[in-house]
Amino acid sequence: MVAKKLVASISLALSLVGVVSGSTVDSSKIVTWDKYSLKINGERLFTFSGEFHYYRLPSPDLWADIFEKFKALNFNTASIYFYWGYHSPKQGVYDFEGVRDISKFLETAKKYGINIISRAGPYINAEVSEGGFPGWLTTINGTARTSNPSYDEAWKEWLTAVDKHLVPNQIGNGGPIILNQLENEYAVGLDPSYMVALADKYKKDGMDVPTTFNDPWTGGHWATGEGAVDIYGWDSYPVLFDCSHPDVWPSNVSTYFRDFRDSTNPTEPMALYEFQGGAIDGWGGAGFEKCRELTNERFAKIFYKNNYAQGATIQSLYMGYGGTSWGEIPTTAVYTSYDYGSPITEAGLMTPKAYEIKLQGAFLRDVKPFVSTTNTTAEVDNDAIRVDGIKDISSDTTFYIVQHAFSNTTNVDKFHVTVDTNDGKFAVPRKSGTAITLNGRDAKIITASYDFGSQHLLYATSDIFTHTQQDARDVLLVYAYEGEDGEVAITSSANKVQAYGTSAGVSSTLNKNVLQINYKYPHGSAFISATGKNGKELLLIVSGYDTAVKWWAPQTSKGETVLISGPYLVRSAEINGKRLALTGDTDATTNLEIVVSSAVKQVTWNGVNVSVKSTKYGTLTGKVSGPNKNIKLPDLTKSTWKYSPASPETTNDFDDSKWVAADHKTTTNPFPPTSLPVLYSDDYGYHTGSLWFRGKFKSSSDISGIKVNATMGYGSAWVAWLNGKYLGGETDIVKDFSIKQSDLEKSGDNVLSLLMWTTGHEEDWNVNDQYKTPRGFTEVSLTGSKKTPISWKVQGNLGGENIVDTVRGALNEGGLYGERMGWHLPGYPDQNWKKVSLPDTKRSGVSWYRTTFDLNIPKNHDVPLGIRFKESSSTERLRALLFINGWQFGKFANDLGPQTLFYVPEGILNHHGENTIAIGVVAVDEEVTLGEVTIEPYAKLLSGKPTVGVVNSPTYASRKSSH
Ligand code: IPT
Repeated sequence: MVAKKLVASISLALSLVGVVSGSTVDSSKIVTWDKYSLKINGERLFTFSGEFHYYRLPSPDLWADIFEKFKALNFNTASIYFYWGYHSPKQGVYDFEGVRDISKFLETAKKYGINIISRAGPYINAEVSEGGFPGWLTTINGTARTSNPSYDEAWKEWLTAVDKHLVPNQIGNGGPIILNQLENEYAVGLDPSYMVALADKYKKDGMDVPTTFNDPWTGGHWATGEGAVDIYGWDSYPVLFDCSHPDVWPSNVSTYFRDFRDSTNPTEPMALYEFQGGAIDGWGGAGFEKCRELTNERFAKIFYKNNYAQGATIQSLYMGYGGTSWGEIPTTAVYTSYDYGSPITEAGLMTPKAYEIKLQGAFLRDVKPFVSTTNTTAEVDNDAIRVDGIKDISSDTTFYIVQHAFSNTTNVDKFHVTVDTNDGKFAVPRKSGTAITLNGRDAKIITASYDFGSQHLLYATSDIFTHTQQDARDVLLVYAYEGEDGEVAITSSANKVQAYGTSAGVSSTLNKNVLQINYKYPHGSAFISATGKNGKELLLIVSGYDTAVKWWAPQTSKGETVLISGPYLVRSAEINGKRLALTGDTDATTNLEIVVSSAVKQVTWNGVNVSVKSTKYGTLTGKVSGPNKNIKLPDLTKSTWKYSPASPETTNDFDDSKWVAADHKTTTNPFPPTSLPVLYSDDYGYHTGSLWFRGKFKSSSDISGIKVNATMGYGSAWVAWLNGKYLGGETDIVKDFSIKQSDLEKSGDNVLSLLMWTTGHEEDWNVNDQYKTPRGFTEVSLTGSKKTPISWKVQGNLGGENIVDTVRGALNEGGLYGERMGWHLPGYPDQNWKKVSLPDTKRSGVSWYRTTFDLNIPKNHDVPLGIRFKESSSTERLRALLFINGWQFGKFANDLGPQTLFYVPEGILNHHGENTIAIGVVAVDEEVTLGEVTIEPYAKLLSGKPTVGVVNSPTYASRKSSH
């Protein structure tokens, strides 16, 4: 251990001075593979992974919380996109500090035993602005994701920077990284020399774990030939993304991959680098709770088990934890929340799908023969059922995966499956009048001929959660929906069966050394003590599904499995002599039942003693407390808010002399403007958030209107003023304003002020530079015979590419007056602002609101919080930005929705002190009202989560001194 640490720190030191030379131990010798699975140090691994983006959780201490939850759900791996634009405000400038500290992130993964599939792009897609490219890349002259020289120079710079953190964290250096993905879904506009250059660059920098590629479909891209990776795989989202109809699945969505793999990359494990874990939702969408319904726990049963049936042994769920696309992270079509309907919610909470994943994950972890199988014949006596047989290559163990032939049916079907056992081949269940049931959308894995501990299982007609050996006895836990028949047969010489716990109608028969146990799945758990092989006891636990989901199977650092029933979450278990120390979370007072070695006499829960009793059948029971549900939260509807108008840019005497002149006559942008000068913000170094353009022109008697053609993403809006007077606000691109001569200045300049509230840039899925789609205007012209010229100034975020707030980074702010002046920051002196309460009265232009509030969340509680906008008017359109302690945590569009509740992670929010909230509101219509704003808890849990420190959040004072 010490040696490993030393090795890791030496290589870290080397990497810091830029001498990166691969792993101390060549990672490609540690991570190997064959057609069945990945192997780590020669040991097969079912790679059970979830996607997690550090940049969607900018509270580094919470990374530990999520990784610990991954572990609790029995994920052993996380797939991570590294996001170029998150680290680089300007060409040549890279930042890996604070919330961007990916070394800390990777070390945290390692601490919780989570392997990493590294995906540093350069392109990532991921619903982030520009698909992960930095803002400055929009102005390169050349197509991205090709061998174009300017793009080549740019991405090499990124890999040089990020590889310094990735290389020392490879498995050969004692780190968690086991695989390295090249590019992302690169399946159109293919340029093999670009793929080869990527592989070469990674290698040169010292990345020596096997390379991977995620094909967007079974297209065979980069599986063979020039640019091929080591372990090819693909993505699949079988129920797609229509969250507004969560019950509707394609009629037969079963995707049968085995033949494709066998013909495309027959020597590599079947890898699903992105398999649907939830769904995208965008502006005006159905909301993520609906996406979670579309991809619910029954979806997880059917589709994940279907993957296993096809032989997949690398499966990464996109997303495992979605998080928050805070600030300017989201690409144009999506809003702030990136909950994704994933197993762990945006606020870090458990869901039915998380529990289902935990059940599957324990099976994949503990039933080893499942990781190395070939297909075998299988029979079922009902045509409505599909059965896939898979057999271990090195034992007799066979698995039968059953699902409905039509995945979307909600029929109840009963049937028998023929299993191959060492007692012969026969249909199970054997007890007459009983059957295996698929009750609507469901799938099961039936195991046959399986040696575990001292036992031999002939078959079990329902799913195995886990098994373990404690003292002299074996424990096996199986589950199915309540009321369904269960039959388990083991090798035994005695019919000694004793049932405890919830009654399950247990019966048993012994026939030629086969002990057959029958029961019905109870509402609860039945504990069945049976005499198994060689007279050794088997404790068979049979749980109805609703109880099964509350079983946890953590492993101690010495590799012992402990079974705990009851809690909302069990994070960890350690055994020290007589004492079992558990950590976890409860949502109410909870009865525990613990299955552990008889040596354990004492139990602690989050460090507090639990008084436990032993049961007749050798388990421990006890009770742990729930949270305090009367936690007081501040009532922001009673707060005094400070208000300031915030669009002085609309007035003619506003001083824009320090603004950048928008005077370019040419652009490298592939989408050229129709009028000049070029009014594309990116061309002037402004890549994020709101933009101002001020145009000046002389009056002329022929002017009768202004023609405006905007270029912006979905969800954006723009507002126009002429000489301080509101002309109109638009969410469409094209508008012709008519102008009366009386609107124009008699002498001096007319000023046309245009404010654009933007959403992020497009992605680049099609390799056609779509990400460069400009933000600004393709045309602004005066209608009239003389073609009066307009001279322009442009303004965006303070400093442009030379960002001022290096702590919060390039994606926190845009160019609203309040953002440029630091009104979003804690400590801004707003004493002289007007006092108001919300809902406010009608306001026009841009308005800013600020207040502070204290939080005092009691010790050991996890109370994730969000800020809710309550609309007081639905007809007037507004766009708002929400800042908490200076961090932008919400983009609110009242006419689009669907998001009104904005999660703000602890760390960004100080749960034990003062917080500053600031809201910038753009009136798209002439006058708008900001409604009530409230603080809401997502849950109240008594929690054993790691301590969360407050994230460094510089105040207004530090911003001033940085000028
Ligand atoms: C897949 C992308 O690889 C991933 O980055 C993300 O955008 C995901 O889609 C959708 O959330 S592309 C897949 C739909 C073929």
